[in-house]
Amino acid sequence: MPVTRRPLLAALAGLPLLTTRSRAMTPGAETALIVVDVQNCFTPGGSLAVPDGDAVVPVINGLARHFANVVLTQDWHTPDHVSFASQHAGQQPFGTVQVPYGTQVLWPDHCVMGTEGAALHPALSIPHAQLVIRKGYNREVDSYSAFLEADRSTKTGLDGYLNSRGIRHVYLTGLATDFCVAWTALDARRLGFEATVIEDACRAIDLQGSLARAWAEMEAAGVRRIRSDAIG
Ligand code: VGL
Ligand code: ZN
Repeated sequence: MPVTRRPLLAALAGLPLLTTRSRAMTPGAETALIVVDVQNCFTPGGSLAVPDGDAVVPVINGLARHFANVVLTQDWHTPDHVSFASQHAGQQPFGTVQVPYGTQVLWPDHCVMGTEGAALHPALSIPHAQLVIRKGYNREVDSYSAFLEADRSTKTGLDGYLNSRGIRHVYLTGLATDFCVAWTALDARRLGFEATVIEDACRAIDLQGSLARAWAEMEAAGVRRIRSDAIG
């Protein structure tokens, strides 16, 4: 029987397909996207606006489509919260005071529970987000981290939620890189999760070198750092 020539397409069918997206990674069931504090107070016009903070919104909306699991966080303070400079006679925003759990940075009043400033940014569009975790609602204790309050012992319950659902790896986005995103990433590592910060889906406050310090601490703790085009 004569050897038939294989058509070119049939020969190519055995080769791996090269596409422009071949280096992007698709998040699996053991991963969750965490969207930190994308709230009106932290975006331009808000009382603690992060420079360019609203630029994260379209990036996060696009990323979220690739994640089956999405958790949103909201900074959620009492009107008389210990982290507000207004509650400390003679103090100004961005100063510090000593509180029982250590040094507390003082902020302008922000994210007061139930107010428009505490609402999620109106352009954030993630209808399939499964959990909204609020933090900082105890008057006497701040909570940058979505896992542990600033007393470093009171849990929000997020670790239990993630563990119950078999989620082992969290991808972090939102505001602000050097406070709530970094503290959440560092606590994720302490609590045994893999953690990756998506850098172009975050913006920083950058108070006296806080951004460089946060990246150094995250790197030392094994937090990975990627850009959003690595997900797809
Ligand atoms: C945050 C300062 C005070 C944040 C929250 O979301 O990074 N920063 N409260
Ligand atoms: Zn706050």
